[in-house]
Amino acid sequence: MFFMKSDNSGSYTLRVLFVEPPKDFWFVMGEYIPPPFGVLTLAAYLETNNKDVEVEVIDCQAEEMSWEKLEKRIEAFQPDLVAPSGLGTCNVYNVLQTTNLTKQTSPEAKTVVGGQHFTALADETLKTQQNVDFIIRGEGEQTLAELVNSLEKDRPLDSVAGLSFRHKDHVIHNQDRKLIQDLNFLPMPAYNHVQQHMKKYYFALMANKNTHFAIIEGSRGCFNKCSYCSQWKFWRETQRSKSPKRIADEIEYIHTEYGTKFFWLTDDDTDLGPRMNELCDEIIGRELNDDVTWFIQARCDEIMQARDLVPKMREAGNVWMLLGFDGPGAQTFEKFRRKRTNQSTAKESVELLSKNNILVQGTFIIGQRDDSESTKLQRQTVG
Ligand code: B12
Ligand code: SF4
Repeated sequence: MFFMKSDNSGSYTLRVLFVEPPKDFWFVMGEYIPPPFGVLTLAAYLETNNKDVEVEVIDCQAEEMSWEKLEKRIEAFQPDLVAPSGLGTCNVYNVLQTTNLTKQTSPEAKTVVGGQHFTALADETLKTQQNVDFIIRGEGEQTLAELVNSLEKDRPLDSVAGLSFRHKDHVIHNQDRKLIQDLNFLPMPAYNHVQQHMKKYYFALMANKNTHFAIIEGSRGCFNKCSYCSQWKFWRETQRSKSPKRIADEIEYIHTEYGTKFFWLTDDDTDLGPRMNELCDEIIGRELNDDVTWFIQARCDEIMQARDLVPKMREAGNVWMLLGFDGPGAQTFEKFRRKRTNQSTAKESVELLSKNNILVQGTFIIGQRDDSESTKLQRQTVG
């Protein structure tokens, strides 16, 4: 059913191409080039669990690659499977453009997409996008490895949990896959696939243009249920964390191996309890804080609860926090189900962090249906 190259021994090697497509930047964050962290995570797991697979990662941002050049690169690699990086709804057209290019240049290759958007809209996507062959719903690592395995062995796909695909005129959604129990068992993200670009990744606003930047995942999911957010639903109302030691190991490894000095921790809602205390101890104990700084996303009420820990976090290298302020007025917090945040914790947490020399960046939601001139003024006052 699928077309693969065989070596002399008769075994098959599936060629999997991960692509971070050309995309627009988030202009409020200034100039930056991020490493394609999602696909590096997937590539690492795939290679660890399938020794035969041949993997390449193309990072169009780092290579400043146009769609025309990408087309040539896809053609040259002769992939069996192309997997573009997801990262939310705003990149969907770029993902679909990558699947369209793949089918133009290599009609025999299969395409697989994943992430928040395609998980929520798997049915609609497979019904309308003929160039998307497979959708991996939810957590990607195990389902992708199993899909690749099944394709290599030409096994039926209906037992691959977490997979959606077309069969004849039907769209099939296999049962959901259980979440990975312990994230500490995930291999180190495959930064080796982009090692030639490691000195190109930067985040000018948070560090500077010459400070190399990488992404690290400390946990998955969030226990809050803010009404506008897809994360808690995507991760099924759970939160799983890597151990502080494992996170420090990742920081140390990437710093030592590639000279990276600034880290973005992806946690949706960073736990500021004993885990953070332990992480700070790990970082300070290894003297990494002499050299590295880091960024987290957190909630105002948790910062106030962890107020005694804030100076230690700063000492360990935390220089920037992103907080959700949503909008002015108690009714906004209530409307968005942000029950634990309120105007006073928002104000106090900004004061506390500023006092500790941690830069605070706040996000607001604008364009609500009941927004008016007066809410605009209130927002300016809060801002
Ligand atoms: C780091 C980050 C960024 C970085 C970008 C890093 C990069 N590589 O490009 C920056 C700061 C630039 C950024 C910008 C934006 N971001 Co952002 N970002 C994140 C963050 C914190 C981490 C992403 C990450 O690496 N996670 C770890 C990886 C391993 O998880 P993952 O991506 O979900 O991937 C897993 C599965 O989803 C699946 N999967 C994902 N992709 C694929 C693809 C295939 C082929 C397969 C098989 C599986 C698969 O498998 C993976 C492993 O299990 C997430 C929140 C989060 N915690 O994930 C928000 C998040 C992705 N961002 C979000 C948003 C909204 C934005 C912006 C649009 C913000 C804005 N208002 O403009 C911009 C978009 C910029 C752009 N053009 O891309 C939303 C997306 C929501 C949605 N449903 O669309 C998120 C989920 C935050 C949130 N709380 O809602 N972001
Ligand atoms: S706290 Fe953040 S990640 Fe969690 S549900 Fe709310 S917006 Fe989403």
